[in-house]
Amino acid sequence: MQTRIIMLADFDYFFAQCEELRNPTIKDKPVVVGVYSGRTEDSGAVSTSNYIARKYSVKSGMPLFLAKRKLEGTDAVFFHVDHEYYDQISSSIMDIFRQYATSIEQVSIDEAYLDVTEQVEGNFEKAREYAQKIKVHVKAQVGITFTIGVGPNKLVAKIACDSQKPDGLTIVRAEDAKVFLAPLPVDRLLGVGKKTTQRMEQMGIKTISDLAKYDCQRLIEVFGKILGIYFHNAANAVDNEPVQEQGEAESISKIGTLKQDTHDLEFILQKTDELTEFVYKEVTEKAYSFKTISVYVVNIDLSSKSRSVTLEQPAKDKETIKRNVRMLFEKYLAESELDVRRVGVRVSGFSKEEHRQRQLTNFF
Ligand code: DCP
Ligand code: CA
Ligand code: CA
Repeated sequence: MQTRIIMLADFDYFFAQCEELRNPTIKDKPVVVGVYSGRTEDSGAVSTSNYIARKYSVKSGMPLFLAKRKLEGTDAVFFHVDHEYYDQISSSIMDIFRQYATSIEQVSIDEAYLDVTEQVEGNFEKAREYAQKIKVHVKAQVGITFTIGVGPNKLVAKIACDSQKPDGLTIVRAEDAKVFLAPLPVDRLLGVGKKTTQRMEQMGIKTISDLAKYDCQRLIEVFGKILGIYFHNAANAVDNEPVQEQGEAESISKIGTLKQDTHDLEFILQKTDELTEFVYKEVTEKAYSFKTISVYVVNIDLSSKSRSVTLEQPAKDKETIKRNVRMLFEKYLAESELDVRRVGVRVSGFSKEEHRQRQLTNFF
């Protein structure tokens, strides 16, 4: 098999950088983006912060009041998260990535793998120039900086990316990959959490090189076949996972229990409205259109039923879900005399037309 060339791009201090983008005057100040719980003025947690705020040891996940305290006396600026805005920026960058790679795999709002093997003809030197070119393009068109790790597979690209931020570019050639990983602690590998790290430490495994040398059979005995083999391969910089767009969900659904058993339509619809909010949020995040809307019912005797309706045209709005959920429940309650205990809302039959359209428009 030809050596692959895989990139991982990870946007720098993403939410905070998005805020800097629309408020250029704050660029030289500490910037914190937080999720405010609303209980008191400062309750909530830090989502992320720019690198200036990080100098004051502000970290993601930290309580906001603590971040405020650490930044006391500075001209720090605080923002509420604005997912919609960050999503827009993220999709416009992903659209640019698609022009540069044979396949891309978005793994989160601010990260994507790119398979650029063909584009750079399997050459790591060319990959360096190519990565620069993508960075310049995104910076010019969207205004965001990001860090790129390049390697012979996703595993190495990811660790390369993490090794130098922000605005970094780290290249690890296939022949250097093992040596690159060797001195790092095992928890840098995906899937090695606290518990596994402890277990490995008991086995005398601290670094990735310790793990690479460890008897594979013994790893299988301790961690089971799938994980054992994965750890062995990962430590040896072996990873054959393709870069592929993550399987689009077949359906999105949410089920909930009613506060009391009932046969009352309006009471049920109060609950399904909540469930619809959740489903709708997921659908819009993924930019899906849907064609089928279903409801799910668990009756007091624990029998369950579902009912669906398929639309003539794909839809993507909340009202369409709500209207059809109401219609399905009206019909269902007319047919069944049992009180209802749990209800669910599901949408399926997805398409991403919208998204493709937007890509094309951007392209031209
Ligand atoms: N995020 C969050 N809560 C966390 C961690 C992250 O809300 N505990 C959000 C905000 C981040 C985004 O996810 O901007 C991406 O997370 P990263 O871990 O990639 O962190 P950043 O992009 O903020 O910083 P870095 O420059 O270290 O990548
Ligand atoms: Ca990031
Ligand atoms: Ca990230």
